[in-house]
Formats: sequence, structure tokens, C-alpha cells
Amino acid sequence: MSTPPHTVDAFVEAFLRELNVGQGVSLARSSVNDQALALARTVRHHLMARWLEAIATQRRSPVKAVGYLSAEYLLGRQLDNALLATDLLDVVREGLAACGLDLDTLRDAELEPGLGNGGLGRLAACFVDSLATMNVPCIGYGIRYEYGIFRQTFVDGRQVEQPDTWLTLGSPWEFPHPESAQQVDFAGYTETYVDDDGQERCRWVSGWHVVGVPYNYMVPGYRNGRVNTLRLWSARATKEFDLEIFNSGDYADAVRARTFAENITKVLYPEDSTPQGKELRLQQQYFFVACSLADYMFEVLPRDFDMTRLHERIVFQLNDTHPVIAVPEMMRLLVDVRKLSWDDAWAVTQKCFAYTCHTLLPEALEVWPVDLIGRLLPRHLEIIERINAEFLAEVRERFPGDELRVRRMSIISDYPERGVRMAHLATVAATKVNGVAALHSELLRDKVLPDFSEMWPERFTNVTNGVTPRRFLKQANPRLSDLVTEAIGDGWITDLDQLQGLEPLADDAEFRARFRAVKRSNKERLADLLRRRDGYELPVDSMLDVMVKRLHEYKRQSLKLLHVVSVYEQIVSGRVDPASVVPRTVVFGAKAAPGYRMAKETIHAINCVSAVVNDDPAVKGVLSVVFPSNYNVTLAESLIPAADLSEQISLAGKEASGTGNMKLALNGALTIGTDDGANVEIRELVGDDNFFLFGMLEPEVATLAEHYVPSRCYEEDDDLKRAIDLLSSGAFAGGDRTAFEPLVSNLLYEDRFMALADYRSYVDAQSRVDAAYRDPDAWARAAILNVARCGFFSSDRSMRDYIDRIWHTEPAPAGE
Ligand code: 26W
Repeated sequence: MSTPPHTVDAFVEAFLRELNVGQGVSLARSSVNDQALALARTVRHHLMARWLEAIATQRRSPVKAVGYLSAEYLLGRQLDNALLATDLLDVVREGLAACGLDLDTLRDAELEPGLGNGGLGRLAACFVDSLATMNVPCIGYGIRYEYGIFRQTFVDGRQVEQPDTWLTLGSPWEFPHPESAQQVDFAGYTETYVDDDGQERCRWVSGWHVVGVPYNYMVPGYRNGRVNTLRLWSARATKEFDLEIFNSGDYADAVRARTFAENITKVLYPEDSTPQGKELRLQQQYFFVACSLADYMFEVLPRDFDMTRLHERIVFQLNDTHPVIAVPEMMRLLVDVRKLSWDDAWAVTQKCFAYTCHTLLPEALEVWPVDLIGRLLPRHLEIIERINAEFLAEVRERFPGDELRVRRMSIISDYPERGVRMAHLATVAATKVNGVAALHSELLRDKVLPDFSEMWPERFTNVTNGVTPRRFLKQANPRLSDLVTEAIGDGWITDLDQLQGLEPLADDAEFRARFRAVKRSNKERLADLLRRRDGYELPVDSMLDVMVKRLHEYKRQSLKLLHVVSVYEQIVSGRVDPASVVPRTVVFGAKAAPGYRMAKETIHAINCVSAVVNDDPAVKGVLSVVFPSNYNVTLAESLIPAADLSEQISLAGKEASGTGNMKLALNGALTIGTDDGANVEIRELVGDDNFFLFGMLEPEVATLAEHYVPSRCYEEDDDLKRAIDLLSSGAFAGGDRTAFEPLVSNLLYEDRFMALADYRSYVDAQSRVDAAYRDPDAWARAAILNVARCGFFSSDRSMRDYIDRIWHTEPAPAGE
């Protein structure tokens, strides 16, 4: 198959053919959706030949590949990314115009695949982008949720969730492969038997099963001719279900059974820190992992492959604990199916996995009830118990007589109920365990898994997260990209350290002026969008102060809200002259897990404050608060390039890394932030003068936690007291004094994440922000230095780190 020609005429011809033959409509009668689907199919043709070549090359001369196992991929829209990778943007724009169509309209018709909650899912998407661009063979394995992250709407300021029906208008970027389906067993019991060689073996007699159908997505590298594969699994009922329909009298029952099977991949769980211990979630995890391992081990590898050498051909990266059931599954496949000895199987398994932890919150660490695992995956429970027994014997040998340590380290906990600690299982099985930023990896070692790091210090390492410069600079911010490219060439797109070349330009007045013009026009573009989308009037002359991320108490959106209320209070009480205030527009974007009460109360409070502030002539032109609903990757791509100030204000020691912080800095926003996660590294790189640091350090947090009384902060700080009193006064709730009671009493009497303790330091830092923003030229200089010094945060660099220190894989030019 040859690559289609890159000319406008050839594009128009191919596009019209897709419209006519693929969609079955004429141009004149086609809908925007028809046009968008035909466009997607036309563009994907340009990637097909490369894709098939990459697959063929890997089969012909295989090199070690990465199997990225992730329950989430927050991909964002596909069209722009494909146009960028193929360099077809101009041809397509022109070709569509020749047909009387507008690319931007068709672009907006694409519903993004929101198959993830936030940071972890988006990181997986950045990583597969980087691996393709770096020519590293990788298969991303995951779940094709029929409904991705819910669509957020606001009704009376409260979050209301709607199902994300991203597949209903057709999904031109996926390729189903029912012929490569895998069977996945559940439940039943195990029994021993003696095989033909007289060996005692174990057999799992399952209770029911489903099949997994793979849907392939192309992961194009940036203009390098490589296309990797993302393989997402969808659950179906098996043929037996169909037979039952004929055989059993109860047709409806049989159909219900189908629905039961297909439920497994129906919906993404929207909790992103407190696992609910739901059976269906464990089913999802096992389902995709079982499909993926069988796919790689028995389909991708030759049938007769010597499994004792499996680690020479694959390394599976465990994206948090969600896929960790892969460990006992690999043991089962090797021992029960491939008849390896337990010891041989464990030796390979231990070489095939590495584990990334993405959290520090104890409640986010998954623990599955032993009863549940035993019921759903009886053979896996036996395997886990044996792994644990052998592991604990090793612990006892290393630390004789230390039974407390044995209890702490056990994979199976006894209290509050018997449970399998998935992080322990992952750590025992993995070659390497990594955190996602320097501080996080340190805390992971010293506070989350200290016994393990004492036993195996060399196993622990750090890989600081990164973001793809293709999507988050080149594609999202074309104006800044052009300015940068004009100044230093376009090598930065695949070698982000080259941004350092911008440093001297920070001192060039003309460059600063052009940089400011870019920001300004990005704000105008955002203003257009928010006007159409949410009916907001965005004041483009004000400082754009952006806090976008999942809603979580530890991220402290409530602290940002207290700052807003303080500024408002100072003006309306007459204590501050509005003419002396630096005009600001505060932007929030955040979804709350549907069952997370305090997060939802915070959303309601932000919306109520926003409504009153935006309507009050006393602060007109000085302060406004916008909270567009349904923050997602697509909105991020418009918001981030327009931002002046990046809010990264989590309580120190709680945010593992953050990646929004990197995207914003890379797009020339200055950060106001705590000493947490990757903020630490951002500040080190951009320099103290170009970063607004505030708040307690992690050790101070740990000390204060022992005797923290939040109401004392309230009593002792007049501004804070006034802000909280104003919130409680009913002023933002039509006189209802109880409207924010849960939120306010949580802050005053619990405040688990110490927002009140950091309030003074935060508002003082905001005053420094105001002072700095008063000098637009100096601000631009600092912003340019942020861009110039953030090359480190490319996900290409993260991938280099994984390759060199964890995976030991090699790039392999595709299609030779
Ligand atoms: C419901 C169980 C559960 C628990 C944790 C679901 C999802 C999680 C994730 C680990 C939450 C998550 O997205 N963590 C974020 O990962 C990012 C990428 O490493 C980091 O930048 C963020 O700091 C971290 O919060």
C-alpha cells in the first residue's frame, strides 16, 4: 500500500469518495457529521500504510516492546492530532474550502474520547504519543468504555452528570477486530488433577465467561512514519449466550445475560481517588488485563514462543494499581496453561512488570476484599496467596523475629477485613517501582512503602511526568508555536530542550511585545469560545487566573475561592479602592466525582460566588469568575494557551506530580504554587523570580497535622474571618445562610487539607502576583523564561527515562 499523495486535488477526490461511498450521501445533502466522518476516514488513509508497515516490521524483526497497561486513556480529539502528524493541515483546509466547507466546523463536530478521569489517563495518552514519536514499539492496552467520563452540566449552580455518548455519531478512528477476540473467564472453582506426565496441576473450572473484542486505534508519531497501536477491549457475550436464546424457553433471560456481559465495559468509573471496591470495577480490571496478556503472549508472539524468554520481548508497565491483577494472571498463563514450573514462571513474571504509583493519598490505594477476589477469580486468589507466602518467608529471613514488619508488608491484610493490597502485590512483582515527580518518589519510598524500600532500595526510582509538546504546544497554541519556530526553528517539537534557545529573547523588547500579542490573541480566541459555549463575556484585558483540574479537597479549590471572596469583600466593604486592584478573571474548570459530597458543595459555592461577583457593578472590570462546565481535553486546549497565572495550590505532600502545571508553564503562564509534586521541579528550573511560591513545606505539614485547629486561623486573621463570614452570610445565596454550611464547617472544624493554615501565605503571594502583573513587560519576560526553561517537562524526556532506567528497550525505525 502506498501513501496517498499530499495534494489538494487528491485530497478533494478522496474526501468526496469517502462522503459518497463511505457515508452514502452527496456533498449537497450531507450533514456536518457526515462531512466530519468522511474527513476523518480520508485522513486516516494517510496513516494506514505506515501503520501496517510498523506491524509487519515488528513481526519480521521483533525488538523488545512496551506493553502499557492502563485502565484509562484520556485521548482528546483525534483529527487535529492526525493532521499534525501527517502534515496535512494546509492541504485539508484548502481542500475543504474548495468544497465550500470549513475545517473548524468539522473539527468541532468531533466528540473527544474521554476514556479517563484526569491526570493518570491523560498521562497515558501523552506517553503513547511520545513513544510513537521516538520510534519505540509500544502497544497501549486499555478499555473501550461505551460511556467515558460523564458530561458535566450545571443546574442552579450544582453539578448534574449526563452520560457521555461519544460513540453514537460513529467512531471513525477505531478498527474493530472481532476475529482477534479473547475469551475471559470468571468465577467457578479450582481443582487439582494429574497430567499426562504424572505432574499434579491445577485447573480453573470457570462459572461464566465473556469475550473481549479489540478495537485498534492508530497512534501516529510526529512526521516520522511510525504508527503504533492502542488496543482497547470491548466486552461481548459469547456464542453460547446466543445458543441459549434458541435452547432455553426464556428468551428475555437469555438477552439479559448478554446485557450482563456487555455491562463490563459499559462505563468508566468516575471516582479518581477513592476506590469503591465495586465488583464491576474488578471485573473491568481483570477483563482488560486478561485480554491484553493473552493477546500479546499468544497472538503477537509466535505460538511456540519460549516463555522463559518472555522478558526479552515485552515489558508491561502497570499504570497505577488498576491493572495489577495482571501479575497473578501471567503466573496462571505460564503455570496452568503453558505448564512452566512455579519457580520458572515467577522468575519471568518478575522481569516482565514495572509499576508506577500516581498517588499519596492512603485512601486511593486499592485493596480488594479477599472474599470478592475468591468469588470472582478463585485461581488468582490461590496464586496471590502463594506469592505472598513465599514473599513473607523472604521477609522473615531478612528480618528475623520482626512479625510486626511481616504484617505491615503482607500482600494480604487482615484489618478491617481481609483484603489484597494491590500496591504491595505490584511492588513485590515489579523490577522497578516509580513515583511521578521527585518529591513524590521520595515520599513514596519513605512514607508509603518504607518497608519495601528498605528491603529493596534499588527497586525504587523516580520518573518525573511530562506532557506531549505536539498536542499541548504545537497544536493547542499555534500562534506561540509559530513565534517560537520563527525564533529558534522547529526542532523543539521533538526535542523540547531546544526551547532554551528562547532565553536571550526574554530580554528582547520586540520579542516580548510579540509574545504579549500572542497571549492577547489567545485570550480573544478563548473569549469567542466561552461566549458561544457558555454565554460568558471574558474581559480580555484582565489577568487570566486559571485553576483547572479535578475537584478534590487536597487540590484546594476552596482556598482559591476564599481568595476570590476576600478580594470581593475588600472592595465591597470599601476597604480597598477598586481602582487600585489589578483586573483579574478567575477561571475554574473541574469535575467532581458524582458521589463526592464536599467536592460538589465546592462546585456549587464557586458557581454561586461567580453569579454574584459577575453581576455586581462594584467590581465590574476588576474581578470576574468564570466556571465553564465540562472541563475536558478539548477545552483545556483553548484555555491553557490563554492563561497568565497557573494555580497549583495543593497541600504540600498530596499532589503526586500534576501535569496541568507543566502544560500551563510551557504555554507561558506563571505559577502560583506550593512546594508540591512537580511544582518543585518547575520552580527549580524556571527560577524563584519567575514563580510565586507560598505555603507550608511538606515536613511542616506533617508537624502541624499533630495539633491543627483550623478555627484558630479564622479567629486570628481578620481578612480570612471576613471572607468566611461573607460566605456564611447568605450574600452569595439569595440570603440563605445555610447554603454553604457543609463547606464552611468542614473548613472551620476539620480542614483535612489545611486550606486555612495556608490562607495568609497564599493571599500574600497573590499580592506579589498583582504587583508583578502591573509591569506587563517584566511579566512577559518571566513568562518567556518559563517557556524557555520547561523543555524538561516533555513526555519525550519521561519516556527516555523509562527506556533507560526501567524498560531497557530500543527505538526501532519502522518500515525499513
Ligand atoms: C478509584 C481508584 C483510583 C485511584 C487513583 C482511580 C484513579 C486514581 C489515579 C491515580 C488518580 C490520578 O489521576 N492521579 C494523578 O496522576 C497524575 C499522573 O501521574 C499526577 O500528575 C497527579 O498528581 C495525580 O493526582
